[in-house]
Amino acid sequence: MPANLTPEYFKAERWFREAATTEEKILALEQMLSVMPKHKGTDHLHADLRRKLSKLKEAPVKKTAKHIDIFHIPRSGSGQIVLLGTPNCGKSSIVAALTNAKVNVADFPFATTAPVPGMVKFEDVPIQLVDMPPITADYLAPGQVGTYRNCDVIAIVIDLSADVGEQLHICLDFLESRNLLIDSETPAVDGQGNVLAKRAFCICTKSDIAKAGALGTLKQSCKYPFEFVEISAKIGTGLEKLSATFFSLLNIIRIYAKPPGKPADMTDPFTLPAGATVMDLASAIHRELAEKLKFARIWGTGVYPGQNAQRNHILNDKDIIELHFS
Ligand SMILES: Nc1nc2c(ncn2[C@@H]2O[C@H](COP(=O)(O)OP(=O)(O)OP(=O)(O)O)[C@@H](O)[C@H]2O)c(=O)[nH]1
Ligand SMILES: [Mg+2]
Repeated sequence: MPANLTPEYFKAERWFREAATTEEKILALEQMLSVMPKHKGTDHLHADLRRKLSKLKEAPVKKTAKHIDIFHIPRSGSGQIVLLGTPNCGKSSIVAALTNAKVNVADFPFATTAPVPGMVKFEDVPIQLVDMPPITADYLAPGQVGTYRNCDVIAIVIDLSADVGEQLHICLDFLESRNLLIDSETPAVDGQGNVLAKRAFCICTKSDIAKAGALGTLKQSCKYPFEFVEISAKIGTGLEKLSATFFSLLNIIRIYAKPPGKPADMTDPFTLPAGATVMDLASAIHRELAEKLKFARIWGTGVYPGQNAQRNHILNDKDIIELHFS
């Protein structure tokens, strides 16, 4: 019986072929198994894929001490945003405009060959922004997908002076075919606990030389409810809005800790995921101390100044908290 494999299956198969790490291979195989049609004609293939999957899962992790993965960018700051885009679209120029990182801006394609992290400050929150080598319809550096898999938010960079539809298509195809985009069917973490998809948005750059109507065309051709932030790295427009968008998409809150009887340190907040509680803050400060938390007082949104707060009280951005331990 013919297998009648679907385009989704072939996409996942390509993901598998191009995967540079065992983790990515496992994710791709699981995707192949989940999208393949199940009938008599696919029995052999199904068994074969299952065998490959269990072999990969059982394989001991090779300890190659000298191997350095240049695509692994250790996190720093309150969140990590990684840029994605086609050659010459202006990724490095964004990192150069917002951070002190030494990036390579050039008017020829493939000027960037490895990730370069930099630090952007939104008000008092440091956010890591990572420049990346470009992708094309048929090229992507081996291992590059790992940087996207490990970040918090993916920023798709679209050059408004070039073909916006083609750039968007290439970026979405890359993200969709590797289950990197959160949507109704692709969660942030799958049923087996694998980290999968990420939030994404669009940075629309080179607004100073944009083609007439390019932003409208881009918005119309995009099926995702992305935010679109229009900037020009060259003349510096839209950059404040861009850092504010980084902060809002990271979905974090900042909390100022106040030692009892002293003023709060308003320069260096703790950042926690939105929805965090008093207890989460105490654990972020020190796990052992958290067990000794007696009570907390809070100044901020929806409370009267200095109100006592329960351990499960949900915090808001810019709350000031005084923790009392036994
Ligand atoms: N007019 C204008 N030019 C820009 C802008 N941003 C970038 N450029 C120019 O576009 C060219 C490519 O910029 P890069 O930032 O190197 O592009 P990239 O996406 O990092 O390129 P790759 O590393 O090859 O992927 C350079 O000549 C930049 O000066 C902008 O906002 N306006
Ligand atoms: Mg570059």
